[in-house]
Amino acid sequence: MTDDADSLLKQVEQLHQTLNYHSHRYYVLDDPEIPDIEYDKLFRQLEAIEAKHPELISLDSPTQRVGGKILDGFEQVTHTIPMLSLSNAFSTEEIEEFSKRLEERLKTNSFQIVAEPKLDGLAISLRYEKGLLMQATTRGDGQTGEDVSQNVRTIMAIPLRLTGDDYPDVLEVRGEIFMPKAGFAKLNQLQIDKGEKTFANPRNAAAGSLRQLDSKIAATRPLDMFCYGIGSVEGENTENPLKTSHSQILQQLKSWGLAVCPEVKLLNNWQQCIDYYDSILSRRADLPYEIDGVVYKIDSIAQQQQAGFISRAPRWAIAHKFPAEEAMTRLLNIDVQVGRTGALTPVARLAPVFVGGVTVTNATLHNQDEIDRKDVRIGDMVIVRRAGDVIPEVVKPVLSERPENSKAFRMPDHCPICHSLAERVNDEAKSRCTGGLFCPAQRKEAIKHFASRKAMDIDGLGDKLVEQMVDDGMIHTIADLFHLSFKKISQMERMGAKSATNLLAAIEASKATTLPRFIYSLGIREVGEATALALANYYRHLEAIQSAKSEDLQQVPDVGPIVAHNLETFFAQQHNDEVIDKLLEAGIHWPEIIPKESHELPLADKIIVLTGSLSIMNRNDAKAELIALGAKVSGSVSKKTDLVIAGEKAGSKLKKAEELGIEVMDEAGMIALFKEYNNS
Ligand code: D41
Repeated sequence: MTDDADSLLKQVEQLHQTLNYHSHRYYVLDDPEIPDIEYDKLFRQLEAIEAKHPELISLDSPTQRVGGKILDGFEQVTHTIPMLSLSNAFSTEEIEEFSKRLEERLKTNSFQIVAEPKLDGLAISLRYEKGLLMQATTRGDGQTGEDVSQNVRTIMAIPLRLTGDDYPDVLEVRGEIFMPKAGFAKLNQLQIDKGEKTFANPRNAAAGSLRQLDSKIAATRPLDMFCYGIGSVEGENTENPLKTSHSQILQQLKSWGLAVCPEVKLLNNWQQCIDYYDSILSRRADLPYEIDGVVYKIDSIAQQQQAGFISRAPRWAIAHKFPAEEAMTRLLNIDVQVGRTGALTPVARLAPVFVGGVTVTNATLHNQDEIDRKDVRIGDMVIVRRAGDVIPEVVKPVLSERPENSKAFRMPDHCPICHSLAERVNDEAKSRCTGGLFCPAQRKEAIKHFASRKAMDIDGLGDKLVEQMVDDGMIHTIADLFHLSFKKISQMERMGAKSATNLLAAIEASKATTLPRFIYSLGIREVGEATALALANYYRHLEAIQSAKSEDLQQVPDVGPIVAHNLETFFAQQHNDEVIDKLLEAGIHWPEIIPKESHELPLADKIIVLTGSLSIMNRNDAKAELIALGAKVSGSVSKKTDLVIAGEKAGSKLKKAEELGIEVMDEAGMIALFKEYNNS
């Protein structure tokens, strides 16, 4: 070999090493060291050399992940050591029985246990020979699987060459290939954009990707892998620590550059396993990948061997499954509910079904478009999903079980409660009852809102009580609350004399309020607390707001055309005016608002920037409140900025503020500020 060729080969090997080091940092450790663009530069250097000197291209070159022919099908491969299955447990009791059996068999109650999340993907076996990835085989039936090497080579978390030099001549690594939730969402969006079929879940998407005959397509799919064990081990370096414990095997796999799930824990007893299960279950929705349970494995290999196998499953491991998030049940009916602002929502009434750990009988169907898109019909068997604490949802019908003569569901064109016309305006997804406060359903919601803490704050007047009062005809409008008698209230179900007295006192006390609270309590669409405050400060008198025209209303900070229109329409309705008159006659009052020149406002002329995401307040409300207090809210940080309010995940703006030495406050600080100024 000439000197030149020698140095070129060295350069290529150096590039392999550097590129492998950085993709390991990026894809396995999730801790990149250099920007993507620097990686790309190195990658292109290698590509350039390989283009000129094809003889230097090796099987494990980082450029050789995608390529090869489009296949006709996949070769069958028999596993040298079968891939076992896992027995399942669905309750703590079943885990207790499992542990008792093990204690008897092993004649000890002292063992360490490794707990791992149970990834919802596909089991795979990777065969490394002399450190090079030679074959990747799906689990198949555990005996025979399919050679999906070409597709697996495109998965960046899987090294084409192991690192270090202490690996055995032959090493089979077993693990789970999966598609992270974020990548799944992106892929499905892409499918929608292309007008192609979406995947039902990340597991199906991962399976579909692994079974692509063209590895160029597989390469575009965001697949990932965690390793959880080993198969065949041959040749040199087969002794310790691969033979001592499961935790050491995982440690060893990590040292060779393979990825192991970061949630894996070594535990000392079964109670710790149950605690682990609870903790992982509570974080299930926040994990970046789908899991369907956790797996417990006896750590000691000696104890594993003592425990042995039963049919195809080890006696030393068990999957502790989470409650399923999806189940199938019958859609008995679709009811239409009416909200405070008249929005009509279709609600699925279901035959009771256990899903996501609870019995579900109702699920939302959102609106007509959703029903059409999913094509769900009354009488269908449907898939219901309840993930975490999210409201249960109907995913889709099971078309093969659709009853004959079923008809598509149409939202009614009249309110199911008051029979007023229901309209769909301005491209809104939901239709609305136009009955306003004539509609008992809207009335109930309006009264609940009126009594709520941030509105008139009537202590003890809860939702159930309001519903009962409206149903019994005791009250028709919010004004009627102020004419309730002790006799009437104390005659209600579950109402004693004491509660009745307390409720009357609370109603009386609520009469002393503030103008912003009063405006907010009227429940005008999209008039939240901050808008109510801005309106009160701007007009100072209720009559001025009542008679203001849309154009004038838009002079108020943060009131746009939609809110202005809502206000004008609300006050233009005679029955709303009548209710307001009655409320004032009943004695509702508030202190006069002392006019403040704009420079007297507490945040007068302060330039404030809101950045990051707020978790307690709605961003628009926060902005409106800042403006109402006199601040100017700006979108960018400069030397002129007085204050930066930084929510969660604040980025470059927060950094700039710190660099410029500008005062920074978090969301809690901002809310404390609002409290302080609004009480003064
Ligand atoms: O995360 C998983 N899906 C997972 C699957 C895991 N963490 N550990 C596993 N361990 C085994 C044994 C103990 C049998 C080696 C498994 C599986 N098996 C498994 N995956 C598919 C079938 C069996």
